[in-house]
Parts: sequence; structure tokens; C-alpha cells
Amino acid sequence: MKFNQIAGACLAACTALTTAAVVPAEPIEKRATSTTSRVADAACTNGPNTRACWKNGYSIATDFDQKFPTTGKTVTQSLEITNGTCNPDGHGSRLCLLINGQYPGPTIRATWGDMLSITVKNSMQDNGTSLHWHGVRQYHSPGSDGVNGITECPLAPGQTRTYTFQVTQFGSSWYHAHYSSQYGDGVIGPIVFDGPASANYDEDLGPYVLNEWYYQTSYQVNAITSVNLGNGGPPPNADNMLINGTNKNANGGGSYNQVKITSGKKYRLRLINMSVDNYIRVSLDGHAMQVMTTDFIPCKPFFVNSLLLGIGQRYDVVINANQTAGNYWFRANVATDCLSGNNFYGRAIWSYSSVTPGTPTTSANTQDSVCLEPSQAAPYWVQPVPSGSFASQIDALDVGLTKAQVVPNGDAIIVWAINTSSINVAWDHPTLQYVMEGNTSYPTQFNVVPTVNERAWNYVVVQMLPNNPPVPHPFHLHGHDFFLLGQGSGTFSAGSASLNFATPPRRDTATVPGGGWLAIAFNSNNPGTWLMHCHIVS
Ligand SMILES: [Cu+2]
Repeated sequence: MKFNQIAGACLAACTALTTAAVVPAEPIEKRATSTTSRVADAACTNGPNTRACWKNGYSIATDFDQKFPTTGKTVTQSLEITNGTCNPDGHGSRLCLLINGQYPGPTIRATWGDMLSITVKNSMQDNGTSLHWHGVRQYHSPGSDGVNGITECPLAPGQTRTYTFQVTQFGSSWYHAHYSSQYGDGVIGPIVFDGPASANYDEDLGPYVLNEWYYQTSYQVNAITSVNLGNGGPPPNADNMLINGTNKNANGGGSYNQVKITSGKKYRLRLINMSVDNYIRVSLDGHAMQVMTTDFIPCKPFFVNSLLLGIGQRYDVVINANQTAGNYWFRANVATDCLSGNNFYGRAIWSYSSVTPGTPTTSANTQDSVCLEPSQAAPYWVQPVPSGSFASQIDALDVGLTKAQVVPNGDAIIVWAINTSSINVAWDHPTLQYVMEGNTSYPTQFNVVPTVNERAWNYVVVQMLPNNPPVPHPFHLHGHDFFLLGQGSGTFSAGSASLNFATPPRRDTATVPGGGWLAIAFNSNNPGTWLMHCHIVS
């Protein structure tokens, strides 16, 4: 997600631009294509055995694209970003960019239908910044999406701004700086939006932040990556894996995250991959996980023994404390099958409350080894995607390495690009400003892709070009989520590709397989300028 001037492993990005140039305050329409009942149960009250319920006629069956509560409540939060130091795994102190003095930053928690008012103060020494609320739809509020160069100018040191938007979704996510590779140095934090759920549980354990850790700063790693790419090599391995901001290091220092559970209870855990370059596979020894969300989308619950999280992805899972009371390892390993690299691994200790916490001796569950999203993740309510205009309307986005002359001294550097153009935005004239000025002369390097008409289906095929390193790319779309029609290896062919229009999984971040393709569909039902990009930042 680096948009300017510094090369990275994965800078491929474009901006989806809806055709409506202004943001109308219009009534929400009923979806005409619905084939499933979305009748909410007004009598239903949310509780441990009725998590599908919510209140006031809203439930897990509500189509939140079309309808969401308005609570009339505004949740306010202040976030101040400063230069500081941190030492999350005990290996040694290094420069960090902290939020309210901490790493990771504080959890932003609101309830479905609330307004959020988040004031961000940039008190960093030298860095500009903007904060993006990952996966948040920003329905009719594109100016709060927090992408400098696309929806705002970066906040200079000393400046403050307030982001205001309504919580129209529920589930788990995260926020992060959208300025260069800054979030690798600490500008990250969890988001929880309380609402109904498609599986029952007794207690909410809250966010479980997963990310890799480097002993060098993000900008140092970025520079090394750029040189390596120029020489045909991979980015450097990360040094460690963190779980909720902590882990032991390879020399034994640091401390494990510890979780207490009670026999017979079911726990909701909010898994969030906040990495810059690591796909992460997680599991809890001896226990299955019941998956109930894919990003912000409730899904039909299904069980797994291990779960892969691409960069930016989230899964809310239910863990049943139904095994012999004891101490169990929670594992967060780098996914080498996704070509991610890390010199160590993440561990946390989960202890039943009836035993003395201690070092587990448990062995790992059988691990999956496929670098793809789980195919069984059907949305809770199925929404078919029309297929009639697919082949004729495909937006083809080709991803490959290219030489870009973006450094001030004129040097060419190697970057990942879309359709051979590496996005290079103007921080002092964001794309949204062009829209507001009615100026459609977007510079080529803005990589603007117009959507089809408002409230119509857009089909995008992201294709990795041959003769490039076969690195999987986690693609993320702002302002919308999308339907995952298919993924495959080699070159996409509309005639032979196997695509799922009937029950496609739905989410906001999905993998373009190394050397392969990703086909998605989204409805352009939220006017604005929205970034679509690969979420690898190193
Ligand atoms: Cu993000």
C-alpha cells in the first residue's frame, strides 16, 4: 500500500471510480435481485444462545448493504501518533510510531448503527500520515476513507483531523496508516463493531492481532526489498511473529500472550492479520475453530483445524473449551506455501482455568497447506451474482513487475504495477478532489478505472503476468466488499474458468494466486473514489 516514491514488493494499485461524481444523501433502496428472505425477527434478543438476534428488528438476516440501524449514538475516540520506541518481543528496543503511546494502538469499539468520530493528531517528528479503517464501507462518506493521495492530503506533523462515519457493518477489523509503509512501524490497531453473529458463543475474547515483526524499521526493510527486487530476489524474511503485540524471541527473551479459558464455555476470537508481508496460518492445539465471518461478512459456520489469514484478512471464530483441562499452544506460523518468510514463529499459551498455567507440551493440529481462502466459506445469506454480462464487461488488471522512474533523483526502481503502471498519486491533489472539481483529466499514473453505472455489477479479473516471481498478492477493495467468483493458476480464460456465481464467498480481501488469477464481482453502490490494491507493504 505504498503509493508514492518508495518501491515495495507489491505496490500494485488502482482506483475504482464510481460514475456518480457527487455523494447523494439518498434513501436506501430495496435490492431487486434478492432471492433469500431478509426478514428480521423483531422479537429476537441477542444472547449467548441467540447470537443471530440483535434488536429493533435487526438481526443476522438483515441485508446490511441496504439496511442498518441508526442508534443516534456517537462514539468518540482520540488517536495521537508519536515517535517512540518499542520492544514487543524482548529482542531490543527500536524506533516505533506509537498510537496513544502504545503498540498496537487502542481498540476502537462501536456498535452497529453508531456514528464514529475519530480525531487523529499527527505528533510524529517527520512523517505525514492518514488513517484508513480497513474494510469499513464508508457508505456515503468517501472523504473519511483515510487514503492520502486518493481521498485526502496527508496530515502534516502537528496537524489534526476528525474522521466521521456511520458503522453500517458488524464484526472485526483494523485501522492502519495509509502513508507509505508507515504501518509496519506501528500505526495499527483493532476495530470491533458489535452486532449479531451466525454462531453462538458465551464470551468474546476480543481482537487477536497477528503480525510479523522486523528488527529494522519498515523503511529500512522497504529499501532492502527494492534492491532485492531489482536483483530478482525476494523481500527479506521477517524476524518474528507477534500475537497481540508480544512473543518470545529466538533467544528466549520476551513473553508469550496468555489466554485463560473455562471448561464448557465457547469463546469468540477475532483473528486479524495486520502484517505487511506475511501470510499467517493459525491453530490451537487439540481444538477446532468454528469460522463465522470472512472479513466483515457473516458466513455459514464451518470448522477448521488450521486457518490461513492473508494480509488484511479477518476471521471471527468460536473455540469450544471442550478438551481435557490443560495448557495448549496457540500457533501463528508464517505460511511458507504463500512464499512468506519469517525467521521465527508465533506462540501463545491457552490455559484452562482449573490448571496452573505452564509451558504446554501439546502437539500441533494437522495444518492445511493451500495458499487460498477456504472455499467452504459461503455467506450466511446467499446472494447470487448475475453472470450474463460477465465476459463482455471484465476489467482486466494485469499485475507484474515494472521499472518506474519515481525517485526524485531520476533513478528507476522496480515496482509491482497494474497494467504496467505503478500508481503514483499526488499528495497535494488527491483523486477525490478531481471528482469534486468535475475534472476528469486524471493523470495516467493515478491508475483510475471507472466503474460501470451506479448500482450495477462490476467484474474484475486480476491476472499475474507470466515471467514474474510467483508471489501471491492479497487484493483489497475499499468502499465495498466483493464476491469471490474464482481463483486459478496460469492465464485466465472466460471460456474454461470454473466460476461460482450462485453461492460465491464474499469478503474485502482475497488472494491472487502466484502466477494465477482472481475473479471478483462488486456492485458499485457507494459513489466515491476507492482504492483497490495489493496489501503487501514491504
Ligand atoms: Cu488495510
